[in-house]
Amino acid sequence: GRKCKNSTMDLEFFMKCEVHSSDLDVFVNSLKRKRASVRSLIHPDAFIMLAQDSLTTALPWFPRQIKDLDRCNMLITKFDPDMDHDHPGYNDPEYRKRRTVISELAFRYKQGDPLPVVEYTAEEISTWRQVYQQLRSIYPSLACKQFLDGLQQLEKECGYGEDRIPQLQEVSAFLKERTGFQLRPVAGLLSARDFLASLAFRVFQCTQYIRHSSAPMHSPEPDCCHELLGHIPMLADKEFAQFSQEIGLASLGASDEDIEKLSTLYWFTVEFGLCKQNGAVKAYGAGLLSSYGELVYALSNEPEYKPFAPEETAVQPYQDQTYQPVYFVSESFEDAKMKLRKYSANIKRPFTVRYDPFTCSVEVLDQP
Ligand code: HBI
Ligand code: NLE
Ligand code: FE
Repeated sequence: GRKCKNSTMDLEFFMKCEVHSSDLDVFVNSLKRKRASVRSLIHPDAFIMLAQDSLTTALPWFPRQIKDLDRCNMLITKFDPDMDHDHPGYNDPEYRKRRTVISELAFRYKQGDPLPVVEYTAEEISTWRQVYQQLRSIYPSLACKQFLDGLQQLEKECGYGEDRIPQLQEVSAFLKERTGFQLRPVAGLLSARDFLASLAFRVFQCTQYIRHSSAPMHSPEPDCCHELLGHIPMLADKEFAQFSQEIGLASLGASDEDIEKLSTLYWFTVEFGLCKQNGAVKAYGAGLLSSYGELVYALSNEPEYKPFAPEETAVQPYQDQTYQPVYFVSESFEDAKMKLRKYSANIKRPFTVRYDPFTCSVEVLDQP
């Protein structure tokens, strides 16, 4: 405390408090109650504002327990068939209605609920079949080994095939046994912060609707073809699962600037990454492995290739409407994993986090 400048009697106190944002209400109320007894000594409102301010700028809220993922639901209104005139479903009222129904399932979902089952229509299954058949025929020559292994297991043990769209429920149970990853339904594109945060808990946010039947070869937005064919086979790989979780942990409480860089890295690796295998360039990115059009394009001699180097890749502008103009190629799948892990681990934060698999929660440790 110190003496007030314009008064000989009053004292000013400066306190620094750290409170978890979920406790902020209780904290503020307890201060307000204190005001009654020490009214002449402090200016609680100014103090509280100051406290709140430094709290939000110093430490953005982030999930500590798997249950907190129910609050990581900030959707980006992009590629919305109700709002985007260029969406292939914009002029198809049936499709839009269907999207609303499936979105509702995701909005209502709470951590721990059984995953919603969607009864897909004949038209939806026919779109799936087309996507599956086309992609399946080019995977052996264009996809990386880890992907092919994962897909083979899914076909053998999880009902993958062209005749039906796998349900999130069965896929989640399959993954949980392999790598501890589980799925949760999401209504569309999430903010990068919320999307990455779920990875810290080995939770993968999956859309459940399918792309419009008029555009099976490419969709700028994620859909069940993208999640089930692009991401799931990779998430069945132990090391890939481990490194996905590390990206998630690195994102918790990171600055907006670091989130932007991490999400750009995620984009050029997990979504659109290429790697060398046995002297040939192969795809491991999910955005490529779920789009016949872009998979063929990415591995043709049209696009520009750059060597994968996290510091440079993290600041490469990307575009999400159509095919990428540039892809990053790593020397091997292991090389990409190692470099990305190293980059994530070096992100500066005023604290460290540790995941406790027994309680599915994140411990926050203050650094000395
Ligand atoms: N949301 N549902 C969903 N799926 C994604 O793949 C996804 C997202 N939000 C953000 C995002 N991807 C990208 O910013 C990544 O680069 C993190
Ligand atoms: N372009 C991908 C596809 O057509 O499946 C989806 C990418 C989602 C980021
Ligand atoms: Fe994706």
